[in-house]
Amino acid sequence: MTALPVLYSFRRCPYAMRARLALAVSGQACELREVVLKNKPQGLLQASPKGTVPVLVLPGGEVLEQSLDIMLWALSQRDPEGWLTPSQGNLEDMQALIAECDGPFKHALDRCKYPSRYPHADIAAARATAEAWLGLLDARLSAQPHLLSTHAALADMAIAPFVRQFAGMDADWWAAQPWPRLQAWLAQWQASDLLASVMHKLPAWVDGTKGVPFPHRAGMAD
Ligand SMILES: N[C@@H](CCC(=O)N[C@@H](CS)C(=O)NCC(=O)O)C(=O)O
Repeated sequence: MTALPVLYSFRRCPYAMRARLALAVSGQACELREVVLKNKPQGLLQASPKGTVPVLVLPGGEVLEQSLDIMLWALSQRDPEGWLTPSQGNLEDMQALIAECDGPFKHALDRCKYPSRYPHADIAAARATAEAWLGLLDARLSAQPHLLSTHAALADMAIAPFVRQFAGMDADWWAAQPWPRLQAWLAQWQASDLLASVMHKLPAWVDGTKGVPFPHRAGMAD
């Protein structure tokens, strides 16, 4: 049997979620090793000393330690739903929007989510930044049902896990915002079979043991 890529992942990490989404849609079989961030296994730290997830170790030994690189690698193997080819613009446009998410929006999200860790003045500014950007995403969705496309593509799948975190901070607040298209976009993504297929709860992986086959088999217990 050929060796499979090994994916170090953490179920609720938005970066790991986006990597699992791309690996799942591409049908790329992996060995998944669920990591507890407070107690990182040696296997992860040896493969990638910076110790963030996700990390994908390819059978030849190459290590991908950025979530977006894992998405692009998976989709370069197989892209059955056209995630790399949005109907408006191109891959570079999607990467530019993802950079806004991973940069200023994530910076603001952290301050809104963990206000006690930051100066009070930063929180109000962060909320304003985040809300302005979410409003821009809502405006984008007036042209087509996905961020750059008539079909869900890389940008949607990379960004939705972070919008989910922001919305999840206060569901009533989220529902009251004037962003009907963004709310519908998130709700549709949250209800998708693809997301459900990458959100199984798994036991923490232990060094020296075998991980779990991924993508998971249909019907596997959650
Ligand atoms: N730029 C990285 C960021 C990954 C990242 O920061 N992941 C978080 C979890 S959501 C992490 O592993 N943090 C390390 C820690 O908490 O010790 C990527 O895109 O993969």
